[in-house]
Amino acid sequence: MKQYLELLEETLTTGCLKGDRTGTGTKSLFGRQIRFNLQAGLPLVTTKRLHTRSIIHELLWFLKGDTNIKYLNDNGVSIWNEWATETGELGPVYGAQWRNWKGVEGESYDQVTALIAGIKNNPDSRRHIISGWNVADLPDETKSPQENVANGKMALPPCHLLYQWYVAEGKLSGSLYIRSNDLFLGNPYNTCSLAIFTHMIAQQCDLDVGEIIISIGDCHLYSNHFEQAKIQLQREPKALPELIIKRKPDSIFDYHFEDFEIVGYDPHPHISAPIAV
Ligand code: THF
Repeated sequence: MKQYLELLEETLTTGCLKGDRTGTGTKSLFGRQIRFNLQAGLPLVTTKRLHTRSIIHELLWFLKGDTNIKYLNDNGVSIWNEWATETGELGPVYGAQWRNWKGVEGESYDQVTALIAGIKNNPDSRRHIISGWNVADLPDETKSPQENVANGKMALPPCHLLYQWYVAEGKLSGSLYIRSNDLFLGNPYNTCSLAIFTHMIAQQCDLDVGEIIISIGDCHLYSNHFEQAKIQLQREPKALPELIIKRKPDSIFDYHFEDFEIVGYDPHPHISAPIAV
């Protein structure tokens, strides 16, 4: 995870002081990219412990097309609670756009089903894309997340908004554009999530895994994460763990939490940090 730590250090030492929507304040850089070879292991931060169960459940929740936090909370995951309504709704966020993008006539587009079919049938295609940026469903920035959900809009516009996969020499690589990335809390989740998703798609399409590439727009460290970032930078990274998927489910929608095993994850202790809402 050298690339991640270098980006953390660069942001901490050279980032511009910049205000933000949450009022917390950040150090920020614009336009950065990090990449990981999935053959070298699962790119999971080792300089602090990550809650991999939150990451796996969040990904399975996206794939279900679910946008209510009930499934997450039932599984002990609370990372989306801050933005939900009293009934747990987040509006048409990730899962809704991935599985049920609404066309002008009310028709539904399942981008995940189309993605798998596309990779299987036409691996060389340059259109293996999932987009979360549905302009018609974006929230009104002058309203609260809950008010936006009540109006049928997203609670928050997607941060990880454009995915693309690429097949060459029997290997599947994944790329993700993140418009706004919380380097301390969000980035390690997003990287690990893309890696696991790419492993699942590769398994379904009988491919090996290649690389993942994360491209970031506003790359920032919140002011109340500076001390935590410094602690992490003093730690020596450890060997990357390995992802084992214990069976091959019938489809991309049939994976269960228990199908995933992460072996050899021996990180430094967890470092807690407040989430900016
Ligand atoms: N808002 C902000 N400010 N940062 C984000 O990374 C972010 N997201 C999602 C939506 N809004 C965001 C939510 N994702 C944690 C991690 C990811 C989140 C939200 C919260 C978090 O607090 N992680 C703790 C452990 C909490 C747990 O797993 O129970 C950690 O220490 O990693 C970016 O997609």
